[in-house]
Amino acid sequence: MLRNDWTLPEIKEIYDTPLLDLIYRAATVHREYNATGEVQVCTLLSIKTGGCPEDCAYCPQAARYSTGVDVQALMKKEQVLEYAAKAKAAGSTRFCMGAAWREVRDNKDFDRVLDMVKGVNQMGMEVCCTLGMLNEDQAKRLADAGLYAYNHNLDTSSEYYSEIISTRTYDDRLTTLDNVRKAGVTVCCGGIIGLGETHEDRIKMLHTLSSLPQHPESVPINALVRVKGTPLENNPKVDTWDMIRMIGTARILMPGTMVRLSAGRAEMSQSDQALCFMAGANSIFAGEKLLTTPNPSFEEDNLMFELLGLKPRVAFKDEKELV
Ligand code: SAM
Ligand code: DTB
Ligand code: SF4
Repeated sequence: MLRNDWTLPEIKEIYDTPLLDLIYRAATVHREYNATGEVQVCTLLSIKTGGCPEDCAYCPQAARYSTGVDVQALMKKEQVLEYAAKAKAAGSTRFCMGAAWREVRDNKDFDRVLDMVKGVNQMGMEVCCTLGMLNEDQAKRLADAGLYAYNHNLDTSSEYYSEIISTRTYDDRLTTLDNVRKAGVTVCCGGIIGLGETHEDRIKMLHTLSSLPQHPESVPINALVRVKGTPLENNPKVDTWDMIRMIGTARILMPGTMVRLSAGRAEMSQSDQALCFMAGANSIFAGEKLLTTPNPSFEEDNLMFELLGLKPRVAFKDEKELV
């Protein structure tokens, strides 16, 4: 049974379980709820890069940090559809378009994004966008264009949030998530570890995620990619065991959710990643770039899938099962 009433002490107890017991428990829950040989393969494309007015301390795309990311205006629809076709041919079933915006504005650029959503949806892929804050009407328009999922991360605990971002609040994030839900679009919402947060902050973030009225359909767990020029460039590298612990805890709290092993794979070995899949991760971003930073190539991932006996999950799977 899915629970939305996990308490902080309960979550702490799960999070603090000795690692191998945690992996075993998470793997058991995973087997009860999901086809464990399947991993969803998503491809990301940055459709508008850099020059962002926000001050997220981790982000290479914030205009105020000198990170060497070239600012690029919104891509043309045709170009985006070409990338989507390539991603589909390489085995991706979800295509996620990211824009370095603080929020969506009702202008020509948004109309173009709506056209991109229509185009990718017609190709038979799950379409996801991450465009910053949305109001109710904008969420509705995206839904009408065929948007399947909206990514909007909480990143960390509400307590630690203001240490990382000062240009918006945690409540702003929650309002957008609510607007997405109301529009009937599935929610993709997770966080980043390695920002300097405590274990308590991680537990609190997992508490917020698992206490939402409905669990997000997907929860990306990102390891901080330390980008030169950002305030967090000298943070210590995230320990893979911490990724495994986060993934395992998320899996136990939200058994039916897709838990995505997101940023950070470029620095992980195949065995590190295998442990993450064992602990319940069942989604990845594929393709040699995330938004602006490196990620393993399709070829490397194909080899890993072969080695581990994993299969890519088909698009719109749960909907198909209902037919
Ligand atoms: N601007 C929109 C927003 O912030 O919602 C969408 C794009 S933003 C780049 C999407 C997410 O990428 C952020 O919420 C954050 O979780 C993640 N992200 C950005 N930079 C990262 C980094 N250096 N390491 C790990 N994750 C990162
Ligand atoms: C998410 O949780 N991780 C992705 C996606 N959602 C948009 C982004 C990771 C970005 C890593 C830094 C970069 O490549 O710019
Ligand atoms: Fe802008 Fe999103 Fe990066 Fe924050 S995470 S600086 S909002 S692109």
